Amino acid sequence: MARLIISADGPEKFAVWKEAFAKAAPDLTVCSWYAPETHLLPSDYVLVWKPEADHYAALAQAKAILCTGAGVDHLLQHPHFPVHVPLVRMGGEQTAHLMADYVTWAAIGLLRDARTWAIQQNQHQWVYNGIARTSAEIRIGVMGLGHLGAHVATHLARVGFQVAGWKRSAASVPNVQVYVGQEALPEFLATTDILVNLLPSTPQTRGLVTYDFLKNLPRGAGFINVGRGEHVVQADLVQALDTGLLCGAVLDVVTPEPLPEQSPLWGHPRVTVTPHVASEASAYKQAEYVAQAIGQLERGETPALLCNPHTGY
Ligand code: OXD
Repeated sequence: MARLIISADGPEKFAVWKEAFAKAAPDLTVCSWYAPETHLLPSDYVLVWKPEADHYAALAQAKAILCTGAGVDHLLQHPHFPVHVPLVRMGGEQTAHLMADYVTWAAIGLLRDARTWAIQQNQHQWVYNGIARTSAEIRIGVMGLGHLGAHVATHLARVGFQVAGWKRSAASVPNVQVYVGQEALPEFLATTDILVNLLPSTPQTRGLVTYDFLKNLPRGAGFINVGRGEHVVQADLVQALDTGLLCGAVLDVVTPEPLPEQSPLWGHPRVTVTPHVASEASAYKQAEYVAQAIGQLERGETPALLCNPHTGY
C-alpha cells in the first residue's frame, strides 16, 4: 500500500489533510513530514507546497513529489530541487472550474468597471455609470493554453465572450482562436480587449509583461493576472494604468506575496487585488486528485500533469 508524507502548508495543516485523505483515499497511508517518527523511504510519495530549504535533500529520496500548486516554478528554481524525481502539478476538475469562475468574475468586473462601483460604495456615492457593453462584444485573449488555460478559454467562450488564446506550440481548443508562437503574438495582442495571463513561469516568460508589451493591446484594454507576479514588470503595469493604456487590472498574483503594505497597487483606483486565491481547491478535492495521481504512478501510468523539468510545466 502506498504511503504519502505531507509537508504542504506546515505541521499546522496536517490534521486537515489527514481528514481529507481519510475521506477521499482511505487506502492511502498518510504521515506528517514533521512527525519525529517519519523517515522517508524510497517508496514514499511526498505532498509539498513550498518546502523549507532543508527539505530538499530528503526529497531526492522520494518516489514522486506532488505539489499542491498548479505552478511548480518555485520548486524548479530551487538549486537543490531533485529534477530526477517525478513531479506532478495540481489539477482536477474543481481547480480548473475555480480558475474559470475567477477569470469570468474578473473579466465581467473589468467589462462593467466594477472597481469604480466598489470605490463609490466606499464613499457612499450614488453615481450612475452603467456601461452598455456586453461580453459578446469583448475579445478576451488567454496567454497560456495548458490544462488551466484551455479550460478557462472554453468556459469564457461558453459565457459568450469572443475568445482567443496564445500558445508556444500548436493546439486546438473548441470555440477558441489559437495563435501560435512568438510571431503571432503582436496580432494576438492587437485583437485582445481583455488579456488573461495564465502562462507558466519560465525564464522565457518572466518579465514578459512590460509597458512596451502592453502597448500592443488596443488602448483601454483590461488585464487579468492569474499566472505569476514575476511575469509582470510592476512599475510598467502601474504606468500603463496611470496613462490609460489599460482601463484596469485584476491581480491574483503579485511580486512579492503578500503584497507589501506600501505597494501602490493596494489603493490604485484601477486595480483589484486578491490574495492568490483564484483556484485553490478544497483539501478533499486536492486529496482525491493526489490519490488518483499516486494510483496512476503505482500502475506505471503517466499522470496528465507530470511536469517536464526542461519546459518547467
Ligand atoms: C499556483 C496555485 O500554483 O495557486 O499558484 O495553484
